[in-house]
Amino acid sequence: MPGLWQDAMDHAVTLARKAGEIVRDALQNDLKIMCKSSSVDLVTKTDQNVEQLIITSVKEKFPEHSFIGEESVAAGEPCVLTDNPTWIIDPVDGTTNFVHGYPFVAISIGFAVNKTLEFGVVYSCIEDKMYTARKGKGAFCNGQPLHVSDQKEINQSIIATEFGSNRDPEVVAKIFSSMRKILCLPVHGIRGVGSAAINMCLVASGCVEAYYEIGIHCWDMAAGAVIVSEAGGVLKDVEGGPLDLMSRRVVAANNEIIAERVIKEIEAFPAVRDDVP
Ligand code: LIP
Repeated sequence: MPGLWQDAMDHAVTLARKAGEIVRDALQNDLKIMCKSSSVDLVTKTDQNVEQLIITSVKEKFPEHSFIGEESVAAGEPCVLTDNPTWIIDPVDGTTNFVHGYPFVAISIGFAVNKTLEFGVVYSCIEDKMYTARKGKGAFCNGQPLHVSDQKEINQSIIATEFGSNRDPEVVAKIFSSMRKILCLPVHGIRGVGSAAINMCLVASGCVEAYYEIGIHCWDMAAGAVIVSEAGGVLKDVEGGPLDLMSRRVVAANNEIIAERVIKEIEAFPAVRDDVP
């Protein structure tokens, strides 16, 4: 039912914009900061309020739909993707950035039906950039079409990644080892803006050739995945093979050549799947 999904997508854009205003306003006030899994895994009252706002509004308009939301899962809701139309929500992607006023913070809303992503909306609210993509209809930023870079040479590429929030020394060693190998290929540079969703939009925009990370969640990558693939890019698992939204690992690249070259250098480490209770 294409009309219905367009309706849902229009609503997602409206909600993302409204949420962005709340996030920008909150930056002027004292943030109520709390910790989740560790002292570097942060959440604020704003994350929780924005998620509630989005879910309440969607429930009113689309009462049959399901949700996977970062803060609802943190509060004990199940993280299960069924065939039902499902909104996959990160109310504040880049919470650490938000807490520090580092200006890359996004509202990320993905939407899947029969476990297939239908659209993605990422609003980088401090930059005021609205990234949107609908399956088969292209990707856009503030209405302008997006295309991935056509670079095929890894040594002329910028690769984005993040350190994540796992401080287990063995994991940290693997993260550094992968980065060192990629840096010494050599690549032009390694970057990371602190938000998976925005990193993926930068791949879609052609500014970086690839982004990879292990340890993120389905709500960090669902919307960005649609935006990357509609901009002509590819999505993969960090050990090759197709992207699995629940696996907590992703490679998003401009093309297969760059994706495979990056994958060769990544040292994978275990992360408990999102759909394991
Ligand atoms: C963040 C991701 C980022 C990752 C952080 C965190 P959050 O999401 O966007 O890529 O490195 O550890 O997962 O928690 O700000 O929504």
